[in-house]
Amino acid sequence: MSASGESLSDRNPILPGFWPDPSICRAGDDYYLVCSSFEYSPGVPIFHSRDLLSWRQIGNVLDRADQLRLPPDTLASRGIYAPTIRHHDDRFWVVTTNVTLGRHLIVTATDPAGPWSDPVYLDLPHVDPSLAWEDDGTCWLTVSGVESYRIDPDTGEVFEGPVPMWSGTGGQYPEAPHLYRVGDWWYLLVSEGGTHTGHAVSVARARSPRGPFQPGPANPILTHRGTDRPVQATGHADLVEAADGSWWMVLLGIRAKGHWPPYHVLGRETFLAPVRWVDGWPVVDPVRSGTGSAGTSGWHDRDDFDDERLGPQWISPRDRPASAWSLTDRPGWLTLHATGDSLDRSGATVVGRRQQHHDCRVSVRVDPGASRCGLTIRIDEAHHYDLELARGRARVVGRVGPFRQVFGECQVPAGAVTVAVSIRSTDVLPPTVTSSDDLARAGHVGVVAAGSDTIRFEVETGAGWACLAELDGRYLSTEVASGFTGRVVGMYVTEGTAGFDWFDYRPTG
Ligand code: 6LW
Repeated sequence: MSASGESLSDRNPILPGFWPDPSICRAGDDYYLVCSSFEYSPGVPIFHSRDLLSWRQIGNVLDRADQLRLPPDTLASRGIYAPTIRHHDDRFWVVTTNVTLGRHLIVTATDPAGPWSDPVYLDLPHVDPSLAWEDDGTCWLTVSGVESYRIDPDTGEVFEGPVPMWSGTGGQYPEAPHLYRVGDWWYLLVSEGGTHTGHAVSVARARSPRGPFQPGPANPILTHRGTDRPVQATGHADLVEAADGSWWMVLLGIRAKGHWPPYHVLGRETFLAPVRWVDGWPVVDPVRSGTGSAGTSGWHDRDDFDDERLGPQWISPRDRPASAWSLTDRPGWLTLHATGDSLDRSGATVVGRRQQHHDCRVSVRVDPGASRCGLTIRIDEAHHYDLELARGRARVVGRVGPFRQVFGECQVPAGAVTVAVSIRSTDVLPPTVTSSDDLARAGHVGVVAAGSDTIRFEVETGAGWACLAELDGRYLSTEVASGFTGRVVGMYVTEGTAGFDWFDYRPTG
């Protein structure tokens, strides 16, 4: 374990971008962490670390159609909610909820990189399931509310429940319960106050998993509500004991930007905080974060599509049929086939990754052929900006709520072209800028104090980069779009077949 206070503020968030509802476990010297994935597949990303600071995605827990069903009518921000990961009896266990199906599911693996088993389903109410075992093997499933059920996790059989537990200090939405045996006590960690600025973490303990639970003396043990701390909405936490006996908390938080009110565009991110035990209760200091460029090192990511398998970072809204993509049709290229004709509706072919940094640049080499394709930055079907290539032209299309507008356009050379999206955080927006002429006229002199960022679309024309539009990023924020996710930048095709030679993601902050 090498996380110290100082390195922590430099490295937090430990997972920048939309990786909410973290859950963590340790097996020997190895830590594993999982997050929610909502309407995206594959589902439940899983990460590995040796020091709690540097994490590498080793796969996705739900990566087969027989584990994950996200049909076309799956609403944005539904699908897979908060998972819990535990290591018990030499097996890894993940329990989560597919809220679109209204079912909890449990999967197991001996290797956390997979394969994970077929799911065992539990038709019980609520969300945020977690697992804990007594020494005699009795298994408790806890859910939001907060209540528990005595179950057989191998078969899904429910023996007893609901057993009421403890619902926090009175905040709304008591959720994310996790039960831990520490010494002679069972500690129950609960989040409350809603997953926004009122978010808080509270604790209670009992001699038995059945209770009665006695609240801690200093609840909530963590909240940033009402403070001016740069990280807000801290909650949905899980605890882990390191091999050296130190204790740590993973939790979600948001980093909003801009003038009042601030907007957050990266969704809910994952942070780490040290935990001390004082008089038998966990104590957590406020969550620290770096100054804007937290976590940028090591996140440059270029995929030349030379492998025959898609890397675990690539996600698609809802089910991703095998017929939609190929890495072998044209070796060294990602070939995408259209499965739907509009990004405004579910069913279109999109392969993307999370925007993880407030300042970053994504560039892509694409051969449109006779297709309609491009690069989109999206929250959902009603909130996206697209740099679209079709019939020898490039144009920027913005869809926000009921509005759809075409911004700059230009001709592009025949064959493969390189296009880019550059995101820059700023408190000051230029006047409405939709073309490079406007940009030159405006000279970037701000007239509106706003933030959070601008999103600029560029095309390599052969005579250099042409800017087609630079748009206000607030319309692609959680405050506008609502929901539990964050931005995703992706390659897409809505007509015919397109080839993508490479995709480059580079933090620029
Ligand atoms: C999750 C709940 C929450 O189920 O948000 O932050 C919900 N907390 O615990 C969706 O991520």
